Amino acid sequence: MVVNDISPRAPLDLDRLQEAAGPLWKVQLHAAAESTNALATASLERGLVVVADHQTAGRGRLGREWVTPPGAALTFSAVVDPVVDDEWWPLVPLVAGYAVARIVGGSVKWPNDVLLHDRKVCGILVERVHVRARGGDKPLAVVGIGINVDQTADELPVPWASSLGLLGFPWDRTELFARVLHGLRVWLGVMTSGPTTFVANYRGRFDTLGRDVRVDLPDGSTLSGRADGVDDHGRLEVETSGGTVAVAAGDVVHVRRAE
Ligand code: BT5
Repeated sequence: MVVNDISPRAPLDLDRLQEAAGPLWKVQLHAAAESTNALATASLERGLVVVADHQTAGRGRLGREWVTPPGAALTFSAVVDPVVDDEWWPLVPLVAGYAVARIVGGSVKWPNDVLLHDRKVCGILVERVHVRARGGDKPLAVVGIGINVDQTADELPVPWASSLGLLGFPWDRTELFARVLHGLRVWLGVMTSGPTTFVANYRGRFDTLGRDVRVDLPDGSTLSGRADGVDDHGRLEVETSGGTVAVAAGDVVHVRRAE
């Protein structure tokens, strides 16, 4: 892990970010922006990475919010072409969460929250966007990644959140950015030959296994059972009294640990 002498709160610098990202990415930096996902979705360009030093209206999944103070978090969105069959698209957010978890030494709470010491330090929001291409529409993924790097306890929006710094792992945001982009590229690359290798690795960092969970579904109902695993499509397998049910991330409002 890289720990260095650059203050984590030093403002991000475009030249440093671009150098860290390398020539395969085109970095765009905003001192302040509402949501990097919104910006990346608006100017869809494969390889574009939109970074905000301060994200003022960060988006979570299902209309929820992602809240970070100025200069303390890493918030960015990368436009990628996952080159996978439609059937494996639901795995793209899991790939992003897994890539971050590996780098920060954390685990993944299904589907893609990154936990460290049982606290959420990173959230992922992937949006699938269609661009016009020769021969029809082509989907691209806007992979939004928010990592709590240096927040103090009173800067965290919810009690179950923490930051890497608070947990004893200080990171330079630019260095972390470079590592995460690289990891994302590597693991999306692994996915192009099918999900098996990725899913096996994901299972190794899967925090939810064996836990009693309550899954809130969009229609207001809940499913209770024991998290039994993740299938090859990235669905959570829940062992219920009526048998095993596989739930897809897109169909789930919340997965809570049963108390
Ligand atoms: C997520 O949603 O965890 C996805 C967050 C994605 C944020 C990135 S930042 C760059 C890019 N641009 C964007 O606009 N978004 C992406 P979800 O699983 O729905 O979790 C949201 C919930 O996490 C909130 O309802 C809070 O309970 C909690 N939360 C909000 N801010 C948090 C933070 N900084 N750390 C930990 N938990 C947080």
